[in-house]
Amino acid sequence: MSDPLLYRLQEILYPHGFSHAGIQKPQPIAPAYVQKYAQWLSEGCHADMSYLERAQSMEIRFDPSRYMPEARSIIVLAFRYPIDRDCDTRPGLFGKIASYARGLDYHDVLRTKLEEISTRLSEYARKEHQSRIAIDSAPIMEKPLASQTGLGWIGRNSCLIHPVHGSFFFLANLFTTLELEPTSSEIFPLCGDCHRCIDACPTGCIRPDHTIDARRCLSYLTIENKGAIPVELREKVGQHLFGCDICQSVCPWNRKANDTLVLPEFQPADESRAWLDLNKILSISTTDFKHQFSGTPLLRAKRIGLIRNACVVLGNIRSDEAAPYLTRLLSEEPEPVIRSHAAWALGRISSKKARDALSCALKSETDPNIRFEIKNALRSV
Ligand code: B12
Ligand code: SF4
Ligand code: SF4
Repeated sequence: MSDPLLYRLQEILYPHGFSHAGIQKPQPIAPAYVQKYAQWLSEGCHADMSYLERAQSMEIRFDPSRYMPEARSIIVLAFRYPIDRDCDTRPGLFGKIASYARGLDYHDVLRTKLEEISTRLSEYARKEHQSRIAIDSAPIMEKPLASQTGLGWIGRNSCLIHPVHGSFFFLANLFTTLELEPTSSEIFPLCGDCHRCIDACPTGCIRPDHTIDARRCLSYLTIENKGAIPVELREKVGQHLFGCDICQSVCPWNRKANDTLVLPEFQPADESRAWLDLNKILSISTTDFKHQFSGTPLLRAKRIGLIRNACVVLGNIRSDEAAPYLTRLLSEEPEPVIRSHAAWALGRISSKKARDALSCALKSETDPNIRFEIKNALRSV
């Protein structure tokens, strides 16, 4: 670092909890990334995330300099969240929350951090600068950009991995009109002949070219997906209530990484944030949902998505204890997607109570899709 401003930049960044950072000149993403992205889209791997294929966004996606044409530098920052090395299930009626979602929403937390950093940067540079922030909020290819800036390599599991910090970190970008010296070149990929993530992924959705088929990824299915979880994948959901960390948990680079440098905002307020009580989720009202999960990533799934997921997890746990709660949903819940998943779960529990509830619901249910689901559930018991 020969540029004295860069020394000062480290001073500015240090108190803000970043784990590693780099600087790059705004420039187009390498053509190989563009081709791979186009291929991924053309195969439909983006599922229903239509924002990823919006034509107006492509110019910026493939050339981040267009996001802020006046920018002269991009500061790319990584902020860690707690490493979860545990792929186990848990006894009882509990559903697992992915590690990134056990604390506060990173979009909000990191935007505030980057705004503070931007202000401090002006003071240190002793001149005004304009800046623009992108944290998963703009059509920026964040992993290719960060990889080109030297923050890690893109592993077989598709996550950006750093040899010291592992992959349990978020990415955030600060575009600035300041001229800063670019910091480093790409890190050599270190997956070698390892394929633990591919072997461990429950749905086999990791593609050979280090991308993910989102249509089968549990993270997509339990967070972004607004409709039904495909029947053939429900068993694979296991106890995952929101998101999935398996392909990161098994990665040797996360086994080696230490657990320091995590911002308090990303630490769970208490242990119960990792495993939620499913019966409580099934009976949550919209108001309570918003109140309980305010400021956290779980809001993204909305009440309907979280209850849908809870039904699937309960159908995998198969405990009769959950039957009364699922029965109430099947007869009283206005959202069809929830009623249909409750029916599936009762079919999997297959106790007398569950069968009676299904037969009874068949008499009053009028929605043809749910009637179909109930009949299937009764066939499977
Ligand atoms: C859409 C999306 C998802 C989708 C699709 C995931 C995916 N891997 O594509 C879903 C909902 C499944 C998802 C899940 C998760 N996500 Co997400 N997601 C995104 C988002 C918004 C866009 C990613 C995207 O464009 N995907 C499309 C593919 C085709 O592009 P790509 O992943 O960038 O891959 C390119 C390169 O990797 C390349 N590639 C790979 N190897 C190589 C090698 C060479 C030589 C070349 C040329 C190219 C290449 O191929 C692709 C095309 O160029 C980004 C934020 C952003 N704006 O970038 C966050 C982001 C990737 N997600 C993030 C996180 C934390 C997660 C989860 C861990 C959350 C969870 N626990 O549930 C999981 C991880 C699942 C996984 N294994 O990837 C972080 C990742 C941080 C990190 N360390 O990598 C990001 C960067 C958000 C952030 N700002 O921190 N996510
Ligand atoms: S997040 Fe889970 S389902 Fe998605 S690729 Fe990783 S292991 Fe597979
Ligand atoms: S588990 Fe192995 S193959 Fe997968 S990302 Fe980690 S090092 Fe690479």
